[in-house]
Amino acid sequence: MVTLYGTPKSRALRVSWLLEELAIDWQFNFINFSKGDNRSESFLALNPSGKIPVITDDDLLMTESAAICSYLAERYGQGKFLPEAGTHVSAQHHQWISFIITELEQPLWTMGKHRFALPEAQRQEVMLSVAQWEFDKAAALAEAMLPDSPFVLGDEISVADILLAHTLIWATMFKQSLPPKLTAYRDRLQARPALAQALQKTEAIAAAN
Ligand SMILES: N[C@@H](CCC(=O)N[C@@H](CS)C(=O)NCC(=O)O)C(=O)O
Repeated sequence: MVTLYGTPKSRALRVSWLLEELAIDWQFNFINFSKGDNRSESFLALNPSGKIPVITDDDLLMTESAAICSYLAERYGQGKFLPEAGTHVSAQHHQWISFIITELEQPLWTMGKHRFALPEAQRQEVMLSVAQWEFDKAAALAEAMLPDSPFVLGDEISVADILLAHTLIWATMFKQSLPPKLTAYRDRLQARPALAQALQKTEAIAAAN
């Protein structure tokens, strides 16, 4: 059985959302940052960086949200959520995932790091305007790349959609304005029942801890 370690609204939401889309049984292990769970000996044994998400699946242990989502789709997707390996559509899918993680997410995370995540001594105000410029540039590119189809690869949802929609939801939480196609895409994906189910399950477990 898959166990996800994380908090409800972090990058772990990418994983919980996909797990709900896949409709498999899974467990949530809430990592309470305010209680220092991510620095506990037992959690550092799972991920020495102290970061979430982490999954275990029988004797498999994995970190890195995008890699975890790709693995889960391969293992449990029954042909959905990933295009066939080696096809041109799969090549586009790899391209989208790299773009989302390295171009679109990166400036958002820079904002987060320099607002709250880094130790105060390492935070640099000037990085916020650099990150803003980089995010706007990446969002404009995503707007131009986004097809008119319901999902990035056409009519079928894929892992890239979960990652892109989650990153856009994150951008909105960081008060970033998005161009019109990306806004409509975010709203459409955000309305999927699996996202609400993932939040409901993880928030209930977090509240009980
Ligand atoms: N590249 C990693 C990033 C993981 C990451 O930075 N997670 C954040 C929460 S969204 C975290 O655990 N931060 C705590 C820390 O940096 O100590 C992924 O995509 O999984």
